Amino acid sequence: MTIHLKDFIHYVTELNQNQPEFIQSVSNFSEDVIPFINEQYPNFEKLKILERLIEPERIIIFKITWMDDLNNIQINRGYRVQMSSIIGPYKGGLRFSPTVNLSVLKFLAFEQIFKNALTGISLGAAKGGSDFNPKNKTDNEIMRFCQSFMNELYRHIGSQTDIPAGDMGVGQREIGYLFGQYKKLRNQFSGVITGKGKAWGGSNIRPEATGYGLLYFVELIYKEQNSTLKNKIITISGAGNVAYYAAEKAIQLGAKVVSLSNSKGTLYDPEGLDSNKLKRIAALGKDIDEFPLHYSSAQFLTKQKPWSIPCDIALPCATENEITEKDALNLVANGCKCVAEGANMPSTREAFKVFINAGINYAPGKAANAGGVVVSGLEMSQNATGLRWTNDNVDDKLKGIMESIYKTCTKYGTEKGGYINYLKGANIGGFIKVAQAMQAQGIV
Ligand code: NDP
Ligand code: 8G0
Repeated sequence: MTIHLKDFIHYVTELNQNQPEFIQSVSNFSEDVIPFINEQYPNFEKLKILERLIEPERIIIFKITWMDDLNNIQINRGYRVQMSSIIGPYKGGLRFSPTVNLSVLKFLAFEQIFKNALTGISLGAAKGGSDFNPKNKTDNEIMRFCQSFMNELYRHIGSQTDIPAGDMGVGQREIGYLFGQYKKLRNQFSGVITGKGKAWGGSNIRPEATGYGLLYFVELIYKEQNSTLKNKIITISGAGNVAYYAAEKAIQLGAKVVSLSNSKGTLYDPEGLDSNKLKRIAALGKDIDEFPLHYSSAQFLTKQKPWSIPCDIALPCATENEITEKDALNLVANGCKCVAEGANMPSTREAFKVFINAGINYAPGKAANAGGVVVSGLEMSQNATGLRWTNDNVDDKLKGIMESIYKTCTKYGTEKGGYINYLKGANIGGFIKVAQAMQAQGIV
């Protein structure tokens, strides 16, 4: 029996009304995976592998009440989508942002299944967070919110059950408050959260991991063509954790990074950033718009995205759907030859079709940004054994795993004419591992 793509997308759409991001990620995935199943694993239709895969194992939604500094009662909604424990304990980040809703978290948790499978580490998939807006909150408000959030979440997580981490709006400060409260409630110091501080169980290279891993992946794309990143012009969006360390590694590899961005606009420096400029940006924090006051070569393009700036390589590292079809057409017209995603699903469906149809290199987030969860997995191993690995040791392991993800993508994604469809490779490579494990574990 064959599965029909249209029927399956209709089924998903009916079942998940008002969840556009989730439907978007499942549809993009199905387009590659259904023809593969029909050709190589027709028995998956009867086993309802896809129907089972898209249904989260468990979703927890809870109330968070906390007091702000003016003694006003505040109410937010907390979530944990425990998507899949087929190949390991639930694993994935927590996002604090007003844009958080069930559709966004389900799409992120769905992408996480295949990303985590590609790493080769035993990790299931989850995502969580809250609609809490961390902007303009005091340190005490952030602490009280994190404690209230953990007062409910703690009963659903554990080092062998579900291991959260940070994501947008959740950095090391928030991880500290979350971990502290978990430890108080459970009276247990364990590897229940990753991204911890280095003095209290965190791994070396975890802050750098996603951005560095992204550049290791891009380096491999160029190596395939006997080229390097030397003097390549790179535009980056975002100015957070992923963007910052992507810029740092790109500069180390000899590329010229000409932009970063945030929700206010784009910082454009045609002369390229260097390590001193990056330090200044780190010191400015959220106020990257003030950077041109310190360096006259730069300008801040208010309310603009970086995608009209000519570049060789574009690295979207901010948020989902930040590259539209129009942006993609602009990038290709201006000579961009490679788009690699630090963020999760930053390219709309129309946008990545433009890249693939133009025959340029397109590396999807589930492969290219896996470095973060890879080093989280390495942090779990270190916590379990009580060992601490050196910077070089973790960085070498990260490089090795990014290379093996790259190889999986080429194995399943190389097309007849030689074009490497990294998206197809990542979708099929991640899927097959999880699907076979589902088959082995029976109807549970
Ligand atoms: P951060 O919170 O550290 O940074 C997010 C950055 O993106 C900020 O500069 C923010 O600007 C900017 N941004 C957010 N929304 C928009 C928008 N609509 N338009 C323009 N800029 C925007 O998050 P991370 O760097 O950790 O995460 C970035 C992306 O990478 C997310 O998609 C995340 O899921 C993904 N990711 C993260 C990993 C990690 O290890 N951290 C691992 C794998 C993927 P502002 O401050 O103005 O809001
Ligand atoms: O460490 C993690 O589990 C983690 C944190 C933030 C984002 C991601 C991701 O892969 O999107 C993973």
